[in-house]
Amino acid sequence: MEDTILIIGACGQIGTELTERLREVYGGKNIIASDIREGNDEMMAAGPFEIVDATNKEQILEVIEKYNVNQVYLMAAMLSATAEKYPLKGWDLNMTSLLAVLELAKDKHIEKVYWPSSMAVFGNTSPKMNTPQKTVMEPSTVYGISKVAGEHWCNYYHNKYGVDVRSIRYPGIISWKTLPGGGTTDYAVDIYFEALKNKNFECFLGENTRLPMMYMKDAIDATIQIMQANSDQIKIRTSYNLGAISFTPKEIANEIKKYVPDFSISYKPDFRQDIADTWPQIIDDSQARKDWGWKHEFDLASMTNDIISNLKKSKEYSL
Ligand code: AKB
Repeated sequence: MEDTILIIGACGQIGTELTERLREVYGGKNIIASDIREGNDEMMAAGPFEIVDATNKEQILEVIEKYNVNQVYLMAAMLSATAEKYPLKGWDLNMTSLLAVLELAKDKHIEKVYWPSSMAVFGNTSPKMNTPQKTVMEPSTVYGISKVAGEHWCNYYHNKYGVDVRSIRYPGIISWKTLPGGGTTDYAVDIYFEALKNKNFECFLGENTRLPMMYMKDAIDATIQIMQANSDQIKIRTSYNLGAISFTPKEIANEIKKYVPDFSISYKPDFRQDIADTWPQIIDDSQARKDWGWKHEFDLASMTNDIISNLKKSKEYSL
């Protein structure tokens, strides 16, 4: 049977590029993009699109039945910084959507589910260097709490009902096509736009705050790779640690200065500093590398080169 995939939250930072790549891999008509609002022109033209509220199980089921969907990627979520402002809304969106999709898989409406977790599952009591796959997880944020709980729900539905659900703990994801919204790692995206536009950037994290990060292209590769792996390669049904690069605001700024020599950065830490301080600095992702062959391609230098050369193609950022 041909795979038909529904992406819930297709207009977000990761969803946009995931939709684009899945349409290249599986063909436009086999990828149903959905969100609570319409996508950009490119997304709307390249394949089917449906308005779907991620917390509405009946609406999701209607789309699954309409297109004969057999896989769901649930990308809708409220990220760490926004969920601190709206804790109950964050919990509701992150949990209700996951349980809706897991129930639909339990009832055999779909065969496979992808759900993203985050390094936010770790907290102050977790080791910060080479944070292991299995360790203490006492998150300090609502987002982190929802991700730990979600991971256990995934594992439960797999063990109890045989649901084929797969998950990755994303680090901060850096992209240039679609901006992130409401995360603690968002500075590492904004910095490129501000450097090219205004040649200066005020960072909401301190200069030496080291966090695990990853270029979008690597994140999309990992996401598709874990979904295409044989079921017996997926030994962890909570979520896999995933790492690539770790850097500080000062280090990324120095890399950008190679392209924008008069770029300057200043630091004004806000409430997001407290969140970042509880997260890992470097993640041990050896289990993902061993089980399903994960490896990253981009380091800080090659990512910066790729982002800046792409942004410079647009008039607005051509310096
Ligand atoms: C956030 O900053 O909230 C996200 C994440 C690390 O999951 N980018």
